[in-house]
Amino acid sequence: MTRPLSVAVLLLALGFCRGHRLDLSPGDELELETRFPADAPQGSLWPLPQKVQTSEASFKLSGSTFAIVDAKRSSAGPSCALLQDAYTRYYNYMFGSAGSQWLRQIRRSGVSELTELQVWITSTDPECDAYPGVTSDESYELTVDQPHAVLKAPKVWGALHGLETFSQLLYEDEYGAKIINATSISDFPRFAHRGILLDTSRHFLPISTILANLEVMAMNKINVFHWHIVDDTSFPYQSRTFPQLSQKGAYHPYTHVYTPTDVKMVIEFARLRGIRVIPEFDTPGHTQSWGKGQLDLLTPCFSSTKPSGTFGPVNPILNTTYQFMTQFFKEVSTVFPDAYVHLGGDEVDFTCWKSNPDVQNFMDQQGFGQDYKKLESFYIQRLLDIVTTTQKGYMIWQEVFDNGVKLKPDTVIHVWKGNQEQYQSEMANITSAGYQTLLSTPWYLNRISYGQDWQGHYRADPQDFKGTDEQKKLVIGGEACLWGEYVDGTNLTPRLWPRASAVAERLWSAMNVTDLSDAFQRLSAHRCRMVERGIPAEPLFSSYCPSEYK
Ligand code: CP6
Repeated sequence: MTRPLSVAVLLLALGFCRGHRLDLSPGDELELETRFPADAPQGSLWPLPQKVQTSEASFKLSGSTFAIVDAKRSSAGPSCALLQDAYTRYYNYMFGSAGSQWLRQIRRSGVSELTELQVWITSTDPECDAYPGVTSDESYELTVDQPHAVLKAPKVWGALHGLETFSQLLYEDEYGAKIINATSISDFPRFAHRGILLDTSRHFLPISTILANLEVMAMNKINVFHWHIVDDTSFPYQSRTFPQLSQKGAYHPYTHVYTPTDVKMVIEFARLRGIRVIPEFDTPGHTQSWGKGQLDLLTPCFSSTKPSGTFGPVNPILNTTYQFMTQFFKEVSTVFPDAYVHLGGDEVDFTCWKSNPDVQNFMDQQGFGQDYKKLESFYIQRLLDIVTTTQKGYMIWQEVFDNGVKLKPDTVIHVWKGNQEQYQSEMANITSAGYQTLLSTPWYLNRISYGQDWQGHYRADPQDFKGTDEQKKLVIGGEACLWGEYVDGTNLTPRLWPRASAVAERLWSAMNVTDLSDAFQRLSAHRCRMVERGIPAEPLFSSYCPSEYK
């Protein structure tokens, strides 16, 4: 008979046996206590599912007999490549591609065996060939019991998350045999938008780095890749319509570009893992690299009465600017299937606009006076109208809202500035105006200190501001940002993981999952699992991984 125990009780019981104090560095205010061994079964779930019931009854699994299969009643079958691909991926994570471990199994001959995980997609449309979106159903239910485990999900998106959770339930006994406890899990995300921003302009990131990180995002149930693809420093996006943009604006015209094929590969690799790809083409600021391949796009700056030879933001006073943007975003809308594009709009420096006499004349004509925010809004307003005609929704950085630009009701406003008090009042203002919002301010993972940064990231909560329930519902999630000034392919992965995992749990798990010492234990185990899966994730603190003995 299996006797269900709450996870908390079980974890506490294990902690009673195995608990010990950790050495802490002087700056750490927390006293952490281990509650269960790092390799314990339930102790490594990350992000923590909404509901977990686990029992002491356990089963062994053998790579030679275990299989992940479509349930007979499932609406998705062998023709669903997304699922078949995921079955192989997770089989390999659980057993390695090396195959059978029959020798190890002999020693556990008294324990009953689990031979099947049946995956049952319950709704009539599994969405196997669709792209994930902000309204996708990501829920799943997982039951591990004899004679087989069942993973039930309305759509493939939930099934992907359930496969990850199932793989996290596996652990090894003292002989190295794979064991899983009888468990029942019911799970769904707290927020629909759980993203990571990667910046491929400050440094070019090889496709292999991007794909590897999409793989890790899936392990953390992150579902949005915000691709900050171009910026001042370089323009690696290879446009079909304007090939000179990357020919002139990339760090290298052949090796440091993302071709249409590369972009397709990224989007499909992400889709197979339930991840949306939202590109950001940030204008009118952060556009120095655009100017190299597109004559007259940027504003010429003046020193006294002469052009100085330097350029400022996109030139908002020329019709050619809007003709270019129309063609460019028409292309972007066909290349990227997501319903949203990110249009940036942050950090516009007015110095160059102020210096230019043609811009000054235009300001007078329009009656803007000396208010350059009005000129910025004029530009953004026209850009938003252009993008609206491509049938896309848009996300923008908070300045666009702050400057009073008229926005479509489904606009997502991305908060990135200020201290805690400031971003909380910003979230309150945005939501009281009825707009949807995303938080990034507390999650600038490019900032590093000597210590456990993840704890601060973990404590931040996007719904922690003064507002009504209606307002709180307008918070669709958040994004961890890894700006690229000091990051390239050599150091990106360890800087991002497991630090971004803290954000992943905040955005997935229930609001009351806030215990830092419990999180420390599970996150340490999760980090070791990422390392075992070949991901160079950095350590949280002085420690070792069980796999180091192998
Ligand atoms: N690039 C762009 C950046 C930043 C922003 N936009 C940024 C600003 C401040 C910090 C980190 C990054 N590098 N395009 C702001 C959204 Cl601390």
